[in-house]
Amino acid sequence: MIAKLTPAERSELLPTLPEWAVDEGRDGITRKFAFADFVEAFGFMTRVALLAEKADHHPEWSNLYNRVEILLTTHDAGGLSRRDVDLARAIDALI
Ligand code: HBI
Repeated sequence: MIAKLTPAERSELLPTLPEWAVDEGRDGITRKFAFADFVEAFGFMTRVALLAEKADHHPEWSNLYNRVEILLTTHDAGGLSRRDVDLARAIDALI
């Protein structure tokens, strides 16, 4: 069972992800990306997909032409877990 982040862990970890906003309703974190064009956006999504597979942790995301929006939450935990923080950090490293 994957544990949700405790309030203390959230206070410690979320400030290290300043580009990500907390979605209180979903108990997840979101970030919006804009690229030069669709091809760049899709290339980014391909790289994220490979990270997700490697982590066995998958984003909820949408793409509109050159824009990608990602929500990270842990279904098995019913909210934000360390897996979301780790994947967000790995995604940030792609930018
Ligand atoms: N991705 N976001 C997210 N949340 C999960 O709980 C999750 C996942 N990817 C794979 C996964 N769980 C598997 O571990 C379980 O479906 C078995």
